[in-house]
Amino acid sequence: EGSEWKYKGTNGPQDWDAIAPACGSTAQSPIDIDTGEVVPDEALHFLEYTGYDQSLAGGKIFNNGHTVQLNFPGGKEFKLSGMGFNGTYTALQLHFHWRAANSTIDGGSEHSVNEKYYDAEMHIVHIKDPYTSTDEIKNMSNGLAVIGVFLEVSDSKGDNPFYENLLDAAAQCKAKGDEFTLEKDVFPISLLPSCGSYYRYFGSLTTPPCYEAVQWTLYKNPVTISNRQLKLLQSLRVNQASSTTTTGSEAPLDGRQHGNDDDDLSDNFRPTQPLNGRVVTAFYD
Ligand code: SG4
Ligand code: ZN
Repeated sequence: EGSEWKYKGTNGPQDWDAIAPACGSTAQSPIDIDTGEVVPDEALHFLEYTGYDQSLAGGKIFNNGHTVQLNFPGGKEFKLSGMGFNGTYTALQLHFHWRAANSTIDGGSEHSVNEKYYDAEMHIVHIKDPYTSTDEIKNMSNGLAVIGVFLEVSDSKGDNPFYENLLDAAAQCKAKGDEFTLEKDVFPISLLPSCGSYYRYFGSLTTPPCYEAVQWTLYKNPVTISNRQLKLLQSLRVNQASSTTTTGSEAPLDGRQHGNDDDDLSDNFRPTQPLNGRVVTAFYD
């Protein structure tokens, strides 16, 4: 993954297979979920979380130029299990994908449902026990379990108090390389939708190296945040604060009409990928 992949222009999603061959393979993510084709699976049940009522305070939060990411703090256990998983998983980190403030392209969330996109999507990345590094599990179809939560702006419902400390901390990681230790409490259990319904399928990391090692779970119902809270994500920048390499007036080379300049971290989603015969199953709460 030495080459510099990006979300727009040269080395954008259309060029990722040249950077990482798996990106051109047949079980990629994200996908559009066509609910008419989803197969309810009677064997599935509620996801089971252990330790998710503990605070994420003490975890490192940082801007890596592609997203803002919070690493789960060490010394505590955050475990995921449940029907349909072959084993237990440990939470590593969470991060976000979101649309630009004045984007004119479809997206924001990575996955879509009946071709509808949400404003943002949070991913909680878990690794299969007892493994600890992505390299160890890159050839296992279920080496990672990523939980996806759709975020939707609702100004009538106002700020989401459970996301406030997290998004406020995210906004402080303004430029690539900015990082600090989360001090305020964020409880992962309270970041999840109250309805337990979800979609399930096998796919990949949505960024290079695009390993086809992810058992995906997407909550059916979105969580709402306010427009002010979405703007906290939309304030983040791609480049380091000292960088003078931005060329905001250049047209995007991939033809996509990005709403903002090239240094805006927003619109950090990959276009949906072909299903190629994969089946999406579902649990309905
Ligand atoms: C984000 O770029 C994260 O920062 C990456 O985390 C993550 O890669 C990547 O997204 C892909 O994850 O849930 N969207 S996704 O499929 O977790 C990995 C790190 O680089 C390997 C640690
Ligand atoms: Zn992600």
